[in-house]
Amino acid sequence: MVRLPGPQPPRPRPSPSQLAWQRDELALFLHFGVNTFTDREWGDGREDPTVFNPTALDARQWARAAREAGARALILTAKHHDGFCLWPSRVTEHSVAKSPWRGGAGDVVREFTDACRREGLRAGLYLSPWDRNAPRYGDSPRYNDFYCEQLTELLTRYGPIAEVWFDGANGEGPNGRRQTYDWPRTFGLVRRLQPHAVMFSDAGPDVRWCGNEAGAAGDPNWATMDPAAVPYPGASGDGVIVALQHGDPHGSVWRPAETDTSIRPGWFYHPAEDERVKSVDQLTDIWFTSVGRNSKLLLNVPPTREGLLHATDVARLADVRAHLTALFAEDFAAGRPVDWRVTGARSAAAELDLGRTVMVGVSRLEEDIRRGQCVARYAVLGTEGDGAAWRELARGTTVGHRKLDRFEPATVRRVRVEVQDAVATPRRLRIGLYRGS
Ligand code: FUL
Repeated sequence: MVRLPGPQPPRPRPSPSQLAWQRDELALFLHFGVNTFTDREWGDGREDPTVFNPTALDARQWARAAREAGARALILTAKHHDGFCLWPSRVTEHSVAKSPWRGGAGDVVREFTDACRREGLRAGLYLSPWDRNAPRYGDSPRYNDFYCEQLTELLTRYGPIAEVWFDGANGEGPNGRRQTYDWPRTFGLVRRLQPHAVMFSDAGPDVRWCGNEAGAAGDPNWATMDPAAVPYPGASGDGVIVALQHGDPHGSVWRPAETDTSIRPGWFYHPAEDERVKSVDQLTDIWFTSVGRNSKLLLNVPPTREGLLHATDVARLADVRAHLTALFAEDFAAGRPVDWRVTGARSAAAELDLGRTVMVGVSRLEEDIRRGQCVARYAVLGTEGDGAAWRELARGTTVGHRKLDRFEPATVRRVRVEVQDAVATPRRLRIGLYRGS
C-alpha cells in the first residue's frame, strides 16, 4: 500500500513588501557621488568635498526617465565606499554640506526622494557599510554606532523608503583592523524605523543578490532559500554563489533574487564610456535573464557631472521600453480558455486552443507567488492541430513570478504546457504567447 506523506510544513510565501518589490519588475540604480567627479569607481575617502559640484542637478529628470522606462522604483547611493554623504549628515563633515553645490545647503537625498514621490516611484537608498573616510572604521563598536546613526538619519528624515541596499564590502580601517559589522542590529534598526522597506544584501533578509553583476539570475531560480547558506553579507565561498544564483527549492525563507547590473561598463559615470552604453538587444537579453527568470532588474544609470542622466542613456531606456512593449503587445493566449489538469502529485498539464494558427516565438509562464513557488521543471509544446505532431517549443526549470522563453518561431494552433516536476501539487499557471521578434 502506498504510504501517504505526512503533513508538510507550509511553504514560504512573500510578505506584502516582498510581493510589491517583485511586481515592480524594474528599478533604476543611481551611482552618484565624488567618484562621478574624480572619474573613479572606488574612491579612497581622501577626496576633497569641493570636487562635488554638479552644474545642473535635476532629480526630476532622473525620476521622469525612470518612469518613462517603466521602472517603478529608484535606488540612490547615499554613501559609497569613499564615505562622502549626499545628504548633510550630523555625524560627519564629509558630505554635500562641505561642497560648493547649492552653496553647501543642498541635500541630494531630499531632492531625490521628493522627485520619486512626485513621479509616483518608490525610493530606495544604498548606504555602504565600508567607509574609507570614517576615522572610526575598524574600531568596530564605535563605527557600528556611527553607521546606525547615519542609517537613522536616512530612515527618519525622508519619508517612506521602500528598499535599503546593503553591499557586503568590508575593507580595513585606518588603524589596520578589520571592521566587524553588526548586521542583526542594522537589520533590526531598519525594521523598526521603516517596517515596510525591503532589505537587500547577499544575506537578505528580504531580498538576496543574484550572485553576479552581469544581468543574469540563475536558472533555476528559486525565491526560497536556506538562510544558513549565506550567513551574512559578503560571506565568500563557492557554495555562496551557487546559493545566491539558484536559491533552494526546500529553503525555509522567501528571499527572491535581485539582478543588479549597469547600462554602462562601470557603476559611476565616466565620459570615456559614453559610446559603451548597452544596446537595445543587450538590454532585452538582460530583461529575459532577470525579470524573465523570476528576478527583479535593478538597472544602474549613473548621473553625469552635470547631475543629469546622459541623453544616450535616457534614449536607450526609452527604446528598450518601446521594444518590450511591442514584443508583448499581442498575447495570443489572452482570453482563450485553458484546460488545466493535475496529472500527478507533482505534475500538471494545461492545454489551450488559440482559435487560429499563429507564429509563436515567446512564451510567458507565471505562478501565483502569493501562494509560494512550486514548479521545478516544465515544457511548452505546440501543434498546428488536425492530427499534426506536437513539437517542443521550450523547456525549463523554475517559473515563479515570471518565466520568459524565446525560441525559434513556430506556427501553432494548440499549445500545451506540461509541469513535469514540482515541489508541491502544481497550481494553475498564467500563460502568455507572443510572436517574438
Ligand atoms: C559593489 C560595490 O563595490 C560597487 O562599487 C557597486 O556599488 C556595486 C553595486 O556593489 O559591492
